Amino acid sequence: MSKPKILIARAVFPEVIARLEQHFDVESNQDDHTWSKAELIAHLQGKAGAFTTGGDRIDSDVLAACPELKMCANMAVGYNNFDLDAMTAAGVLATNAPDVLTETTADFGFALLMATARRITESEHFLRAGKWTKWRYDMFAGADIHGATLGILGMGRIGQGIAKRGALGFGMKVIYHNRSRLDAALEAECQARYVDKEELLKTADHLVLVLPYSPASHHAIGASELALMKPTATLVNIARGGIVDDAALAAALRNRTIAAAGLDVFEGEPSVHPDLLSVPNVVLTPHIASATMPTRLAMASLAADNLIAFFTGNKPLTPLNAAVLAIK
Ligand code: 8YV
Repeated sequence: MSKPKILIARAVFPEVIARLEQHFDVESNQDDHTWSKAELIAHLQGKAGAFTTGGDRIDSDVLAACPELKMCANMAVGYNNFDLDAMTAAGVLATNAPDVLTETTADFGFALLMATARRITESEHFLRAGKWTKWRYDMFAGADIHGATLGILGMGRIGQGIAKRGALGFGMKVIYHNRSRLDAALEAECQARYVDKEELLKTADHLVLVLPYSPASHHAIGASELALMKPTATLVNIARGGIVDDAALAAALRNRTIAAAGLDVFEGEPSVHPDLLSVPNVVLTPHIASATMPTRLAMASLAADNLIAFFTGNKPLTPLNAAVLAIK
């Protein structure tokens, strides 16, 4: 019997491709071209499965043009690149890659928080530019992490990881807001107190965003939310572009409505709002929160495991629309 055909839409670990080749007739984009929607559709022709990343949009146009597609496995925990309703309606299974990146991403959230609050990149730029000629009492004086109030918006697995790092490692007071409140045992484990969004914004010394992107979370942090924050506060976004109104944030940073921001994700990335590039009090990284080699390999392997399970008649490990499986 011939093997099912799949597309690996982006460059990925050679060992993961080799493993998939044992089960599938594989076309891969190992040159890592950035495909337009039309090109993605062209490459998906005749494919039953797709290995996708967060930048590969699977929407109703793609689904209509690729009737043989049965499954898409995302190498990402976030899946806002999928139109999940359209995929379910078309009977296409979607899977994501949760859990394997939780601790790595929480580490990065903390790294970005510390770099931002303690002005690490700003001071490095100063040093590299040859401007360091003497010590000064307030030179790059930033905000303390230890003992400060850490606010977390979005208290899923990664948010909980950041809460634990703050509470247990740095003696921070942790407050959070989430669509649903954690149960008491989990709150105790994270040493986190539930507050409403307004209190979170007004009280946090450092606010970390870890909520999923959806139409409901679009511009969850805009001009009016930024206006509620302390002028000494730090904002960190490791969630998704679009959750923060980047133009409003750049204005808040320029006007010092808040002290500083650390951003790993951007509206319209890989483009970055030009106003963010011109303010000094922001640390900018190119969507690398999950980027350690072991974690990226674990994410790719989980996506591959999902494809193999589905096409060998087994239950995928991390389905997003399991209703599709029930129909089959
Ligand atoms: C990925 C991410 O690197 O998992 C996610 O949701 O944002 C990142 O870990 C990116 O989406 C590529 O798939």
